[in-house]
Amino acid sequence: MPDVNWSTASATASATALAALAGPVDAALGGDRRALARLISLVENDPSAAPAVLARIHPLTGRARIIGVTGPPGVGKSTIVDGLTARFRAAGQNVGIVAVDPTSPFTGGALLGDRVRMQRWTTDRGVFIRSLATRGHLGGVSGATGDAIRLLDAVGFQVILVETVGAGQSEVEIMDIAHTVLVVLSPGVGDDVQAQKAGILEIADLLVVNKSDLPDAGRLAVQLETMLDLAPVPPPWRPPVLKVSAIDAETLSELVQACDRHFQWLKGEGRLAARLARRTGHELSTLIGRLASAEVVRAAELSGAWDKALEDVTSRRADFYQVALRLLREAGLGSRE
Ligand SMILES: Nc1nc2c(ncn2[C@@H]2O[C@H](COP(=O)(O)OP(=O)(O)OP(=O)(O)O)[C@@H](O)[C@H]2O)c(=O)[nH]1
Ligand SMILES: [Mg+2]
Repeated sequence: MPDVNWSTASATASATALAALAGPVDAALGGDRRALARLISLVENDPSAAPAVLARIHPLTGRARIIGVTGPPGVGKSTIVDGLTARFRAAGQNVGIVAVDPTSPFTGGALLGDRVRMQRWTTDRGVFIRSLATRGHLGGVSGATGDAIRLLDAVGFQVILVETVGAGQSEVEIMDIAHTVLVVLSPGVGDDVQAQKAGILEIADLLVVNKSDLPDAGRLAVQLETMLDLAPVPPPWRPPVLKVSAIDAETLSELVQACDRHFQWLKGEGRLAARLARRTGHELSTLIGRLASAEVVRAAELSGAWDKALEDVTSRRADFYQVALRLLREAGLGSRE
């Protein structure tokens, strides 16, 4: 049995669910931060609640500017997020922060650092910080994160900063949501640049060499430039390599300017629309996959075909593809033999 609450995993927002969530959603839209926090938990932990929430907030989304910050553990992503937050606040903008699967809980020191850094925002109503532990959750990483970001967008956060660790497939998915992606590295962590090359090139709009107050930052920056030079086809946007020290206000201002330049470039010649279309297609196909899978398994369970399907595969009577295609056909989806 898959670990899913099938009784509520309905593909559409039922009238009852809509009515039950109308109050909390309206409260969040009205500025109630606790209601917002509870709604984010709800979409994170119970994907079946998401349709009702999304039905209500979708028209209000699409206004926020989303900046992704990713990179290996400990390179200074949170410090940069904090510095950027200060700058956007100084410019009068509200900032929502989403930390996806933060490594900090496993590295006590960093968690303390995060707490201290974030403390200064606790009395600022223009900042909302949220951690999401989404890895391995039903619906995949992008589902819950995307919905949390949409909630922050709907309630009026003008800038949303998303921090994730690493440059793997999950980060690529999450970062697809962002307008501008900062890949952060720091001296010492740069040694595995080669290993991460593919991921970095795929997602970086800006390459940030943080901790440039430490030795070897220059060498890492040169390595990254060389890596960019080697690209077989010059990309339409070559990610600038920026030497930053998250604790140096001057370099952070340069980082904000670089983010702005990228955003302006993106807005030109239909690029933003193209990125939006790509991202929407990606999210939609992922969602269809998730919902269709839930429906197919539910139908098979109801008809008793699920147990037989498992038995066929485990006894080697049929392979995964044959059984999956059979179940899809039985659910009225797909026609291939
Ligand atoms: N010297 C120096 N230290 C920095 C700089 N930026 C961050 N640090 C320190 O690096 C450590 C890690 O910083 P974080 O911002 O927590 O790094 P992170 O990438 O968010 O870490 P995780 O979320 O745990 O992956 C902290 O002790 C920071 O104070 C910098 O520019 N220079
Ligand atoms: Mg962090």
